[in-house]
Amino acid sequence: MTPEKTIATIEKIKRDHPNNLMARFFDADWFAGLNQNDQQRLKNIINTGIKNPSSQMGAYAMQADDYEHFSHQFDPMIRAFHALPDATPICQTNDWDTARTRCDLAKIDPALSRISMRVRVARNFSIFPLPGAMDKNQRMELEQMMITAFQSLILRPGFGGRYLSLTPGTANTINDEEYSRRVASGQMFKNMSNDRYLRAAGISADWPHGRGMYVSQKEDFIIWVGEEDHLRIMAMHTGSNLNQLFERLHGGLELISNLLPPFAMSSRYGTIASCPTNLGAGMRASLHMKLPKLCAVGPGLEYLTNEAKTLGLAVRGAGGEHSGPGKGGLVDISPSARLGVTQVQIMQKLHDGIAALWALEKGNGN
Ligand code: DAR
Repeated sequence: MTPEKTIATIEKIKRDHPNNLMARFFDADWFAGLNQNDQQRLKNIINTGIKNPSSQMGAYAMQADDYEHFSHQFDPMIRAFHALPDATPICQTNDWDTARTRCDLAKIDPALSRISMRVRVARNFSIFPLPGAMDKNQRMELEQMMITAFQSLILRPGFGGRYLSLTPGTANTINDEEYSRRVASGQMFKNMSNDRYLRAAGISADWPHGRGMYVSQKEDFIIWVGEEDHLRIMAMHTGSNLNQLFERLHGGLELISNLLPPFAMSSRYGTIASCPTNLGAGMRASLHMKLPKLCAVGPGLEYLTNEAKTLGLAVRGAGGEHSGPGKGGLVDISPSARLGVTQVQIMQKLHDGIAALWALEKGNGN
């Protein structure tokens, strides 16, 4: 596609899909002034948003320095998604001292005592390209590096477990039945080659080689290898205590980090992730709860999504991104902003947002 055709295509997406942040903030004159190499580099980054005009973000970074190199394109998108006013410098600070505030959902309502909750962080290594630009050998090298690290993690009290590879023909390869069961339970990631956004970004290339998951014996600590980021490190449990969940993740993250090469980090953008939505803390803290009344208002999840947005929360169906509400109005709720907010603030925002949504659902939020 010539630069002129690229510009015309994106200008049309800008008109037809105002929520596509890549198109909304695409600067045609700036793009025309880039050298050929940079034009091609940027086209690889935004191909997902060109091929999928309905994208929310419409871009995935290919190299850790893409964000700085193309800040003219990325910064306005990042500000819009993470609700960072123009006057606020883009800057990430981290604070895991969650003990300062108690966030127990059961104190909001005993009916919220057994909630399925998960918190995960994205991490990528400086020594590899980001997943969209990796070749098959690099994907296999990444997996082998992680298998070596897991041999140490397995020996750590409370984090013992096993690695399940998706790479065909290895000693750890998971069988189809277990793969399907773990995908259905949300522990394992779905076949990425079915995701048109990831496919257009090259992130699902070479599927399923170099992919897999580490799972602890209690199945409350999991590390995905080779999904949308090099690693997705997560803790999950069913209960009401958000502090306990965050402390579990932080403990595991500290442990595994000491067994690995440095992660790609930026003073401005924090954790470097494939998707700009996952910069900063790189953290998605989510829980599943039933909101049948709020789901019943208006088409799909529109009403609930708009109410949640005012609370700084995002809504997904219980089946993950782009899915509808599950049985009994089961939905996935998580704070949207991940950059310019600390880990403690994300936990507090989830807790406070759930309290407000629950009040709306019970009708005493009027
Ligand atoms: N399809 C992408 C998703 C953005 C947020 N979700 C991620 N990164 N899994 C879009 O731009 O809509």
